[in-house]
Amino acid sequence: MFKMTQVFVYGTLKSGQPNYYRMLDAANGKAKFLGRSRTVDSYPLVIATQYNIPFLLNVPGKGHCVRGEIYSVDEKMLKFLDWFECCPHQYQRTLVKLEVDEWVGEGENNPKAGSIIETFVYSTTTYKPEWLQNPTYENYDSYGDHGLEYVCREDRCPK
Ligand code: PCA
Repeated sequence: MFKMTQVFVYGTLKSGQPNYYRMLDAANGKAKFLGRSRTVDSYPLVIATQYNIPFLLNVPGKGHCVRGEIYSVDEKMLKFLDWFECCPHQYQRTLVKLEVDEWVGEGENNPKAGSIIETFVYSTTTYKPEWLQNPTYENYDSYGDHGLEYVCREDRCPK
């Protein structure tokens, strides 16, 4: 029996966002959608760098209660995500408290809407201080009105 881990994704890994396909790629491991939720505490979710990367700054009490999706991932996918998110340099994988909005995962201990759970999230404390001045978002969308579309790794120019 493989150990499964729950991860809350709020950025480019959400369905419909530019890196979602990586969660579906069996070569990276397994990911199963469990439900939707928001963070119990507020955090600044900002878009930063020349590549318009979303970051949840690990500064509770500022910004919004951030919305995202919960996935159950196997060890292979967890390792892939740690590598892909440049953990622990760019992001750190930390625990976050979530309020469940909707749960579709099946099992014995299904949390009901409104219950509080804890999962991993890729947040960061290794941000530039000026990012704290950026607009904050409740629900990240690369294709939103802000016009700051995420630049995929493959499209980045070598410096
Ligand atoms: N990928 C991770 C962290 C930010 C990002 O773009 C996520 O979607 O949660």
